[in-house]
Amino acid sequence: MAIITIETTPFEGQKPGTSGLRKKVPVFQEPHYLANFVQSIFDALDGIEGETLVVGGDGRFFNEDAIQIILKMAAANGIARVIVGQNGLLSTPAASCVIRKYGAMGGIILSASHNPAGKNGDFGIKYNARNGGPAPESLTDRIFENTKSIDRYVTSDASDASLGTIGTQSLEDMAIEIIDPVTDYAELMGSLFDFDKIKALFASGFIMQFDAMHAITGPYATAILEGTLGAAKGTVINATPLPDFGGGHPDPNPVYAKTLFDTMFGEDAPDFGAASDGDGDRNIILGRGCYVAPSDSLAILAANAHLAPAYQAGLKGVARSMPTSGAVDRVAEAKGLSFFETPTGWKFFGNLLDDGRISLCGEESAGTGSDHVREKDGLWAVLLWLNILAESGKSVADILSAHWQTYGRNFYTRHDYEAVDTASADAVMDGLRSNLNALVGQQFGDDTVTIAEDFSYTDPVDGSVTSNQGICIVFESSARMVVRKSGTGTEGATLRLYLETYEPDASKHTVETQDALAGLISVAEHISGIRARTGRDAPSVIS
Ligand code: G16
Repeated sequence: MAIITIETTPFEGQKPGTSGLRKKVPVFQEPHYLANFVQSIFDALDGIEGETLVVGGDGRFFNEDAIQIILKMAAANGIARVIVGQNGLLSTPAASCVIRKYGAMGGIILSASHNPAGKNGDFGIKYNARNGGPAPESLTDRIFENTKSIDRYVTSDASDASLGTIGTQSLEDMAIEIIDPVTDYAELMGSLFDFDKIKALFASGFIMQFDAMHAITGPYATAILEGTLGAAKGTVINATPLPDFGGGHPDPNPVYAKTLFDTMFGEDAPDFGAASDGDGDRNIILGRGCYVAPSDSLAILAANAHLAPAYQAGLKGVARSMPTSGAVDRVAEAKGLSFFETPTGWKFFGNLLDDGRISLCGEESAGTGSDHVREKDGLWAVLLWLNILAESGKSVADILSAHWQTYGRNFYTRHDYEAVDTASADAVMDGLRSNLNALVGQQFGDDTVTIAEDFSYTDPVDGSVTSNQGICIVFESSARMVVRKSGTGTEGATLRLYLETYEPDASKHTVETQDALAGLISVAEHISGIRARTGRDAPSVIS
């Protein structure tokens, strides 16, 4: 066994996006491609010698190959110990939990989240810091700079580690500890929620269906829901993680989680339905015959979190990403909680959580989380919902309509135009940007634009400024449209159009969402010119 230095040259485009570097599998399989990025991470960190690193992924195609490359490079770079989930598996929130619990310097998480997997699917890699959260922009910028000038990396010629065997092995001078991927996470969940109450709920005949979409949450959900909490066998469907997610698209939304939606809106529907995504950090919530939009779910969790032991004393504050609906703002106002609006990307919540300014946060993209880890956490959200249902004795539909009655309803939808030509997407964004000043004061139908801006965020903890985070246009009625380019796609560009209106009148709360927003949708199309510029006549996904 020897440490060897390999000469290399930079690859273009290794810039981390909203959540790490995501590309097609064949790109990651090119010789040196992954190694260049991993060395660029190590070179961007100070004093890694003697430190502990956590490594794991969502089990998608290329996961184990990538882990073998990373382990050899970690040993060659002087890391003392690497903790790896058995068979290379760790959900994103579990990785965050393990980093924090074992005091690791950080972790490398292998996932492209909800993006499809397989031989020609997507792969991704991201670095999480000592707090267990996604690397801040300052670090991802340093990593990207390194990728542009890299000329060598170091590795070991040792043979592959055995990822299937729990216990400790060594590679050069480095210890590799293979751990059960579920144990630490399950223990943390048990410390946050009233498991006895939830057990009693299941024992009373409460029926749930959880769709793991053949992705990483299967083993976690099976162990906790069916194992510890006594939900009926078969509660978790599509529970075995597969390298290609069974050919599916583990993005829990009405389009890709259609089977679950059909079940929950069908005859004899279960009491509660939920699904998670590729790496286990997203969630959707359904009740019998009803769907809770992620922005509403965030608001409902903020309003009811005190029903779970971990949040009994009340929340420190709440935050949401800019495109997320303002439903949670109303809860914050009513309860006198601090409130923050951040750019899209979980990394922006990190400082607020570390500094104790917030204890709950979330995004329209089906992500909710709290200060228990530094990632959004799909199963955590499902368990918090279960705790609220168990404690309140109400159904999901009752909780949803009572919430709207108290706070009013923020009708909300997101229209995605996926894989559009990048130049056309840029033309949409540039067109909007150049027109911002002119829009203010313009009337559309019976509404008038009051604010038109390109969202910019100043982090209240470290003062860093992040600009150009999406075009936000607000109307007099408080209706709002937001347009931004996704930072997680791997094909062309994805444009996201977010639309929101507010309805205080309870007699109008049951109107169908797309109908309630129809007027705004056509105004937004007119202002943005998305369809004309991209040649698309409809969004690819409406959620
Ligand atoms: C990531 C980020 C989220 C973000 C989402 C969508 O989630 O962690 O903060 O909301 O992408 O981002 P975009 O709109 O740029 O595609 P995940 O679950 O993909 O890691």
